[in-house]
Order: sequence, then C-alpha cells, then structure tokens
Amino acid sequence: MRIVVLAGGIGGARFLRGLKQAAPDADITVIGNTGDDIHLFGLKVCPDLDTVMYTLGGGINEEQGWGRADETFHLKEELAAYGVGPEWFGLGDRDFATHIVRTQMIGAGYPLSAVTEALCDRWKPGVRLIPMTDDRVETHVAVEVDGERKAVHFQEYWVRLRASVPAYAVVPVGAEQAKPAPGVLEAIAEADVVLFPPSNPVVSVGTILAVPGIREAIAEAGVPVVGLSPIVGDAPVRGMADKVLAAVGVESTAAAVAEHYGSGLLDGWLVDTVDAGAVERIESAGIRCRAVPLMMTDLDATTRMAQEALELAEEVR
Ligand code: GDP
Ligand code: FO1
Ligand code: CA
Repeated sequence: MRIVVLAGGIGGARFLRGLKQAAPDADITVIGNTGDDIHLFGLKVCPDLDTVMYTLGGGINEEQGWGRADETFHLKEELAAYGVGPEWFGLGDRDFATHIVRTQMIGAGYPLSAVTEALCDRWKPGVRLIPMTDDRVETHVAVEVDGERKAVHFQEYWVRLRASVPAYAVVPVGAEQAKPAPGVLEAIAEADVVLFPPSNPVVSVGTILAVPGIREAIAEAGVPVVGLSPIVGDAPVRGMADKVLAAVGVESTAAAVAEHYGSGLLDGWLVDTVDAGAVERIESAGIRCRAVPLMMTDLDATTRMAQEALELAEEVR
C-alpha cells in the first residue's frame, strides 16, 4: 500500500511513528511543510522537516518534541557573546550541524529535496520525506504589537512572541509562485490513500495545500483522503492552532476544521471521543466521521489512531 501524508512538525512526526507501526509494509511518502523555514546566522533551518527526520530517525528531544536529544548550546552562547542573535531561537550545537550541511549543499546547487534526501541517508526515517517545494516559501503572520500592525515571520510570532499578540492574517509568502518539489505530484497520483495527520490545519497542512497543484492533485487522485483532528475539546492539544485558525476565520473546533478542508478534499475525518457530539454535523457536511481516542500519549495509542484512519479510508473507498 502506498500512503501519502502531509505533515507539519510535532503532530505529524508523532503520528507517523504510529503509522509506521500500523502499516509496517506500506510505502509511506511524507510531504513536509517548509513554510516554517527560516534563515538564521546565514543558515537555512527547516524545523518541520527536521522534526520529522529526527523523530523517525531516533534523534529527537522527546520531551520538547523538536530539536536534538542530548543537546548543548555552546555555539549559541558564543554567538551571543559577540552580540549576534536572535537570542530567542534555540539552535543547539548538534542541530547546527544539520543546518550547516543543508546550507552548504544548497550553496553548491542542490535543491532542498535532494538535500533532505541526503540528510535522511543518515537518519533513515523509514519513510520518503520530500519538502512540499524546493522554492522559498515563508509563512508570515500579520500581528499588532504595541498598537502597530506589521507582518512577522511565523517563527517570530510563535517562538519570540509566543502567539500572545493579536494575529489578523497568515500568509504563506512565495507559495503562489512555488512549484511542488520533484516527486510530490507523482507520489500523490500513485497513492492508495492520502492522510492528514493531526497537524496544524493552517500553518502546516494549509501551507502545503497552498502550493499550486498539490490540492488539485489530491482531489484528482480519486483515493480516500482521511484526516485526524488536531483540535480536541475545542482546543489544540498543543501549539497555537486556535490563534491561527481565528486569523483565517475558522473556529477552533474539530467540526469547523473538517468543514474548512471541505468535502471536496476530505472524505473521512476522525475526531476525539470527547467531540463525539460533532460527528453528525461533520457527516451532514458530506465527510464520513468517527469518534475515537486521538491523544498520542504513547506509541500504542498512536498506532491505534493510524489503524482507525486506515480503516476509515477503506470504508470510504
Ligand atoms: P508543529 O509543526 O510542530 O506545530 O506540528 P504539526 O503542525 O504537525 O502539529 C501541530 C498540531 O498537533 C497542534 O495543532 C496540536 O493540537 C496537534 N497535536 C499534538 N499532539 C496531539 C495529540 O496527541 N493528539 C491530537 N489529536 N493532536 C495533537
Ligand atoms: N520552538 C520553540 O518554541 N522555541 C525554540 O527556541 C525553537 C527552536 C527550534 C530550533 C530548531 C527547530 O527545528 C525547531 C525549533 N523550535 C523551537 C520548534 C519550531 O519552531 C516550532 O515548533 C514549529 O515550527 C511550530 O510549528
Ligand atoms: Ca511547524
């Protein structure tokens, strides 16, 4: 079975661990969000690609969900001693190596997709990880800080400002001109099922779908498209999905997120058991829906979620 997954960082990566266990023989292609990417200290940092790669490759900081295990911060401290920041973004020594290799290869002319493949040669994530595009896309958030409206990079909004300021719009800058990376449209066309993990519907899955051709390819593939809600009990399990959903005019409920994707894209949707009351509304929007436990507390629970998603896919096939 060929499975395509559109993934952000932590939610996507943790779900993929369960999916690998639920479908050990499947051929899994992950289309990764690159809208969170940021250039710092002259280096290209790809948080979501790295979170997937480290999580599946055994290098992740498990408690934090991003960055490397056993990390130290000497390089960042030395840079700070020269007055070189930003001090608000926690790049560790081990993680820096990844960004140096990536930036060096890009400078030598390799596209991000080839670089990602090379990095995965080390980490062996057990899936094929492809960035959504080789072109530069950066998610910016329109915010108000001290009475002044301005656009900031998504990482500045989330990591520096902790999503504590009002957000009015989310713009994947560059997405309109971006082309899907080599292999993305082919993987979708050849897929037996497409899954949306419980990733952020705006700044992760929404950004991937904003690359022209990807949404259309999924709709045209004619295979089950099944998602899992990142919203449980009307709130994100972690992160700022409620804030960015509000910025795009969507309420923070499992049903509203399903409707936001829409029945033109989504065939099936899993909500948590606490949201069982939303099943009827989602089904009346033309999306098959089941309420099952959706908390990724451990690998077994996550594996069951992946099994439920694959079963729902068979039901709507
Ligand atoms: P990010 O790039 O690191 O923010 O990760 P993703 O976009 O892949 O996933 C973020 C989303 O994962 C958030 O909106 C969370 O609500 C959701 N999430 C995290 N853990 C869980 C969980 O255990 N269950 C569910 N249903 N959603 C989760
Ligand atoms: N998240 C934070 O909350 N603080 C950080 O300092 C931070 C650094 C960081 C470095 C590398 C990396 O791959 C991820 C990092 N993240 C950090 C996580 C990341 O910025 C966000 O979780 C996602 O982009 C949110 O979607
Ligand atoms: Ca992310």
